[in-house]
Amino acid sequence: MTTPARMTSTFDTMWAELEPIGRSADGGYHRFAWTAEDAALREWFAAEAARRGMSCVVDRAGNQWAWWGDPDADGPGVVTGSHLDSVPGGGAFDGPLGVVSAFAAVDLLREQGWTPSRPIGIAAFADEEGARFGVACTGSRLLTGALPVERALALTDADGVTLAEAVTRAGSDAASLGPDAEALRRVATFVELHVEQGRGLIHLDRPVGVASGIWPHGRWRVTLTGAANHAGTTPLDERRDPMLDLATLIQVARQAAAQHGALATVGKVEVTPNGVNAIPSQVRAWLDCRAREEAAVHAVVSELAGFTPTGESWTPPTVFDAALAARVAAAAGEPDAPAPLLDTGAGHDAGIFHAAGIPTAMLFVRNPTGISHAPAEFAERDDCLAGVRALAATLANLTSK
Ligand code: HGY
Ligand code: MN
Ligand code: MN
Repeated sequence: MTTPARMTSTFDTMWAELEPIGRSADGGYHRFAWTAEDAALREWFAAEAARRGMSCVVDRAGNQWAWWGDPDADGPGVVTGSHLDSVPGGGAFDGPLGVVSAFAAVDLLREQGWTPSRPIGIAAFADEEGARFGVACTGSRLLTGALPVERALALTDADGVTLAEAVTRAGSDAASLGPDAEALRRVATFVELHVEQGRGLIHLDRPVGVASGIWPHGRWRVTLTGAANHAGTTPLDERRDPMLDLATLIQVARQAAAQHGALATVGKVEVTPNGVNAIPSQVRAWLDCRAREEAAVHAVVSELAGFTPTGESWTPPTVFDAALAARVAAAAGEPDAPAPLLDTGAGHDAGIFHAAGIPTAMLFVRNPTGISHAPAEFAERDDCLAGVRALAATLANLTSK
């Protein structure tokens, strides 16, 4: 299918402009909240909005919004968008594909002469990955009140910098951080486009899919204490080595996950003092646990009760509204074949909006590697453009008279 030239070139230009921001030599991305990379991404977002004559506002939770039309004058609008931050060593598509596709979809609608019956908004949510301060979807959870602002401001990163300090150093006002009912009132419907984090669309041989739901998932912190001592002079039977407990934790979590049909990952560990020749005094480890069934997640975590895990982030199961998903699947699909529905174990701001009671849907774009949260994450350009066309068709359907 031919795609109007203007949209194609703006998609390519935006992608090329974003690509170098926060990319490391190995091709992975480091785009953490309230850092220099975040500031560059925010500048990029504001420039794209200005280029299209869209107003650009930042809400009290630090999320950016660009508007085509005025939701305060013309009523709540249809919002699309995603996030621009990444996990450490993340891929290029997780988040940014949704934001670039949103601007490109507006370009396509305008190129087609479309006049929306209600405002269309584009959002870039702050700190969706929670990579620096530990809580997933911090920006959308703060916005909707799902994350208490006192807790958010006190979150600390690996260097002990609080979120409040990081926001202040980034030039924003930490004192005004919090829920934003006004920003939320402007959203009638939210549709997030995201690269698929799996190979469902490869198996279905389709470029675009629609989310039926998001698995329940959470993050727990475990603190293991030991007795610091010399690696070369402490007999084995006189050691209290928390690394041994960490090894047990990881094995027990893995076995419990396999037993309960869940996924359990320990991907982040902090060792103190982290010396090659020193038995650690403390190890902190983070467990990420998810499953289609919520009971399976709780069953895995309860098998780790002996390690007294502390919950840091929890997202309940998301089952998107079936009628809205079907409407989006029809708009985003082919004339004779609606886009296929598939669920996901990956969390998204869309899940937070759904939990806040806002009609929400998601579009997925095929990822031939199925890999995400790694440099190998990928989507073919033709599939990305198919995603833009699907998103534009969805926005047109949701803003038709
Ligand atoms: O962790 C997740 O599933 C998402 O990428 N924040
Ligand atoms: Mn992610
Ligand atoms: Mn994401």
